[in-house]
Amino acid sequence: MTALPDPAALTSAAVSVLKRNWAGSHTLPASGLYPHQWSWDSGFIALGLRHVDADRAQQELESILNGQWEDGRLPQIIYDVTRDDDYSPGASFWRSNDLPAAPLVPTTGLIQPPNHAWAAWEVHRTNPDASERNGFLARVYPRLVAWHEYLLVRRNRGGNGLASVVHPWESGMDNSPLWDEALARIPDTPQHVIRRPDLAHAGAGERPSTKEYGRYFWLAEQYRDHGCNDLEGEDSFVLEDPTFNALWARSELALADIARSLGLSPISHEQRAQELTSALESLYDADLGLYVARDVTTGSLVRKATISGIIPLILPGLGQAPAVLEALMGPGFLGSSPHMVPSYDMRAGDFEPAQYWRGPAWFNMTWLVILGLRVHGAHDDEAHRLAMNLQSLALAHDFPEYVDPVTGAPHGTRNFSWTAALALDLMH
Ligand code: 2M8
Repeated sequence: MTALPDPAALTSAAVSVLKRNWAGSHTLPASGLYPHQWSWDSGFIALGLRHVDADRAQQELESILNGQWEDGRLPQIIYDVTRDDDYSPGASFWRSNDLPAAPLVPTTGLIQPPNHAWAAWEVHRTNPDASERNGFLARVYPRLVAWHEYLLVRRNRGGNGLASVVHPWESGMDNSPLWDEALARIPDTPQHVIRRPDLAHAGAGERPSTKEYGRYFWLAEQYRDHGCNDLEGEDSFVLEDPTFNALWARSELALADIARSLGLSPISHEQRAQELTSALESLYDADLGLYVARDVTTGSLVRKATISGIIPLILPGLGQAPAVLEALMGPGFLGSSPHMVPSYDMRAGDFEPAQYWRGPAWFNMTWLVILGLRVHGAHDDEAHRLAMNLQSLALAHDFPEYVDPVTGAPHGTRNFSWTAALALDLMH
């Protein structure tokens, strides 16, 4: 891939994917495989939508904020029970309406990475008139503050200020090799009878295994059966993830901008961003030259080189930026000029180029890496090459969920919303 696709063709195709997946108040990640609203998908989708429809971009974010719980959490999924599309686990698994702290709309109890405040600020910045006309920032700001407060109060499980995820689904990188060791301790025998409607929309070789699903359901049952209460229950799976926390810090910087624009003090948000950026240093692994996860249950670092450890580059003032840039440009990731950034070190014995979060290149991650290169003013040519490839592969393969980093072959579902949204964003 060397040439940029025709901008008019890419715009028109990307816009039509986003229209087709629009469900009235939010965008489905993809019809079929993902028939509800997903939290961090909506953040990425709004970042693309802002260029073509400011009102819809605002609505996308306000719709996920409608699923906010009393404790401030934004749920991983808001279920659209008017659709008869099959997804498991569904609303009947979580039964969120039985919990007093849950919102009126049915949701999961889990969360996803906090990219929302960042998206909200960008949506505003791109079209301030539309934002001011709708009073957008004033409405979303207190809710976004409550969301971040939830992370601070309920998810500081390691005690160092970083947020922990309590389920692989919360990381958004469901079967990343980062979770293997911790998951190995989890029984794969849930009570729930597991169905796999996902396999009607993607190949089994492109999805987590049945054993992994057993563990996912076991963990989700535990969390649900403790009323989704973070202050009670088992510590079966508690990990600090670099991408999750880097997105939080980046969103905290955005909250500072939002506060400033509303005439409020940005100081607490700036401080929090600074504290998170410093706390991330405790996840740095000098041998790998990038950030890794920490297993809070055992206290040890999970020393595996994954894309998650590169994404902190989106933060200005990142302590180990030079080393991470070197690892990014090295043989594990961009050294052999793959089409886009692989999700796992290509030299790892268990690297799999078509297996979900265990090797393939994802459009949101490559988009974040491009941004990280720009933040640090590094490797302009590489950022440009990645942006061209992202747009070309998106258009050439009907906006796939992810691709083989080496061959560029498409995998997962097609007409995937964040692929369309982020390809669109790179054109602006
Ligand atoms: C994938 O995760 C869901 C569970 O949340 C699934 O596999 O069913 C992940 O890629 C996640 O990052 C993404 O938000 C979600 C919807 O696109 O799909």
